[in-house]
Amino acid sequence: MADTHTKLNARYDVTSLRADFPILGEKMRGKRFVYLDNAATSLKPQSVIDAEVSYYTRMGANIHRGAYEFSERATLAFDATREKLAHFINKPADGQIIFTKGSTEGINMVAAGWARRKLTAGDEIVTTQIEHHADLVPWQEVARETGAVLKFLPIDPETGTIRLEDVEKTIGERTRLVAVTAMSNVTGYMPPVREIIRIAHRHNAVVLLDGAQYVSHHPVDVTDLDCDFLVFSGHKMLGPTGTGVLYGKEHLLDQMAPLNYGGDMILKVWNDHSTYKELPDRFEGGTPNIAGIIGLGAAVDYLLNLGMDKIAAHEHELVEYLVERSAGLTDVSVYTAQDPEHRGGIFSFNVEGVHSHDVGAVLDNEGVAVRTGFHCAQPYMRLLGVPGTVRASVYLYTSREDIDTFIDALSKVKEVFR
Ligand code: 7TS
Repeated sequence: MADTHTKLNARYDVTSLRADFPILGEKMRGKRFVYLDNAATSLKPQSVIDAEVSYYTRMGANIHRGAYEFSERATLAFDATREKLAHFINKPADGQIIFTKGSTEGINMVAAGWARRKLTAGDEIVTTQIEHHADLVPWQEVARETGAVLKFLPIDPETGTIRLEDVEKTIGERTRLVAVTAMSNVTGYMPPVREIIRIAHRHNAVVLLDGAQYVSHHPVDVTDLDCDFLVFSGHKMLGPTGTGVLYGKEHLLDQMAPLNYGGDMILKVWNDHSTYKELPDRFEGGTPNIAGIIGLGAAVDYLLNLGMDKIAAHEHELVEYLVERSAGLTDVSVYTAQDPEHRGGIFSFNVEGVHSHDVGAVLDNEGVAVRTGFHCAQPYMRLLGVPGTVRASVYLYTSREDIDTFIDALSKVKEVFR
């Protein structure tokens, strides 16, 4: 089947862009490799691999310190990624882009460096039961240490969504922080974050958006959204593993303590005290993942060249197709968000009477990579009333042929476990 879209995405040619991803040419279990575990991490195009290699072959040096050409070259390439990312999320001041290992580290930096210092007993942290553990456990620790109270935005049991009237009821005068995902890694549900931010700001609360799943798939404009903190993972957006970003508003970053004190983040050091550099260096003590960050710059180039709106439209069509094709399957319960307008590229399901790991094993045998289990979201699993699900997640290089192979492989599950 031709994978050049003719409807929305007139010039989106999946077949040709798949050639940019060398691993897509590999076989898995001797079969054509179908990668549907993009919510865990993305595959990397050759340009990102080349950029990472180019650091080791052409630069080699540490950044911000060597008085020689190759260190200067590495510093320029490293800093260029920050500018690209600032452009990517529409924030011209690149001092507000802090490199991290991933979303987990970004959230922990805000929890330890800002929330633990600013919250006191009785203050409220509002979050949800649909968060990845990375956006829940750090707040549990902040609450335990400061005496702050954790509150949860209710999830409507009928629709699985967050209703604005409940947001209005939950966020109040004692709310200091609202931490919410922009897209669930289990169901693809995208909460109404714009409205949540507006309501939180009416109460002078700070909003942290967990963009781990959202940012790699949609255009993001932090200036327009007006979130206070945003975290996302470089490795989920074609970048190398061990890369991520924390964006924060300047006045909040100024109130925040660094996680790592040491080299490259100080101005002056005396025996008993020190002074620290400006943003963003203050938060990047120690030698960073230089090769990874240079690779992340190439990833941003790739995404912007393709167009985030086109990527979002491609995935939207793919999930519609997935839902349509899965409707014909018997004994399959689907947990994916129902409203297409609030649904990202994730298809979560169970086959009746078969453990999710067993479904995953059958799919693996057919060359199809999915994730199974509780997806680091145990409270969400309790809400759904299941111990785990099978999750197929798409990305910009996923083709209709991939979906067809996946659906065909699913029909084998019942044959094996009859
Ligand atoms: N937040 C969400 C919503 C996530 O999906 C993930 C990772 C994280 C935070 C943490 O990101 P990291 O880059 O620090 O690992 N989610 C998944 C997943 O669904 N399968 O593997 C990782």
